[in-house]
Amino acid sequence: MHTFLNPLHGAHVGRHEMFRGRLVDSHESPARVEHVLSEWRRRPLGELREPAMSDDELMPALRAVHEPRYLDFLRSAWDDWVALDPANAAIDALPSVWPLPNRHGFRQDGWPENIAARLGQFAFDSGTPLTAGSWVAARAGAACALSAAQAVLGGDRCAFALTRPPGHHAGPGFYGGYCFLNNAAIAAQALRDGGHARVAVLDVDYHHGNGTQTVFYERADVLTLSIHGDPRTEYPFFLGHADERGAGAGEGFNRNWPLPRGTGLAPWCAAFDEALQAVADFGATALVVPLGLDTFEGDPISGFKLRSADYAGIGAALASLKLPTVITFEGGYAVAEVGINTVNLLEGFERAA
Ligand code: OKP
Ligand code: ZN
Repeated sequence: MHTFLNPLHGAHVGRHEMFRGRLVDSHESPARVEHVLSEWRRRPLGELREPAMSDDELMPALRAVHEPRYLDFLRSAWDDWVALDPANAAIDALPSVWPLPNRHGFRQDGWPENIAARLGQFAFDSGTPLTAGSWVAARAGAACALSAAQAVLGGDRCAFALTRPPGHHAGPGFYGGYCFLNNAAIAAQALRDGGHARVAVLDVDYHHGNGTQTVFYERADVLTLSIHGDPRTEYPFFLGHADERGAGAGEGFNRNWPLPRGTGLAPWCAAFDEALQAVADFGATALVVPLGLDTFEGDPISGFKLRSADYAGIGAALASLKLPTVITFEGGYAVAEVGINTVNLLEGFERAA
């Protein structure tokens, strides 16, 4: 299994995020990927590649998942933020005002020009710092996910996109949860466009993959599955319930397994086994796994109780599906252990493959 490392991930460094009314240090740091990389170097599993990609090749894949006006916003948001006030160059861009849908006075045709308002037009939280390097880093990360999908289309059994910022909270026209471009969705769409008839996305991050769910919600060709903390108490709160099953042509092609805080390996695996069965029943020809390691018992912002050794078994179970597989790196904030947990899973997959 080759690893597609984002060489520009360090361009995105969030300084602070809003949490319950306070600005706090961001949990999503470059050290996360550096720890995975150093553990991977101790236990390498194939080649380490640092893909570079032209806009000509990359942009169509981004446009297949994200709205043009959202991509335009992302590319220029930092410059617009600094143009608003030169002093903004020293501060991360965070929204502080949002449109509410379905309220008198909210106009779909009356979008504001002020960047402070446009941040709220596209972001669903105030916990996702947009920085000088966010676009550059997210763009290069999407290129890693696309390269991983291309490797799998070329015959590789599995490919790992090692990148940050993560992606699974980013939707067609929205960002949040530290995510700007949905790397897993971009890989899934690339697999579809490369000839796979049915692609399954099995999200094992602690947080519901609300972005990925939204991208594919009305489609029957991409099955989206997510196992996560119950949105009644856990971020991202407004999506991820068990009764969200897809809509229109996509009815029946989305499934969620919300689990309570404190969930340990056995009940987590019961949900995981159902999800694996759903992938098999769907007749998937390829698999994408948004891999969050924030299900770990030591994670500072999450509530499940998985242990480091458990990840090898999860990797082996994923491999048992016998599908061409793209794995994208998502959450995991216990920085000292995130490398061990990640490589445990990859090694478990590789040994069982
Ligand atoms: C992104 B991913 C922490 C509050 C929670 C959002 C968490 C985003 C998780 N101060 N902030 O799914 O791991
Ligand atoms: Zn997460």
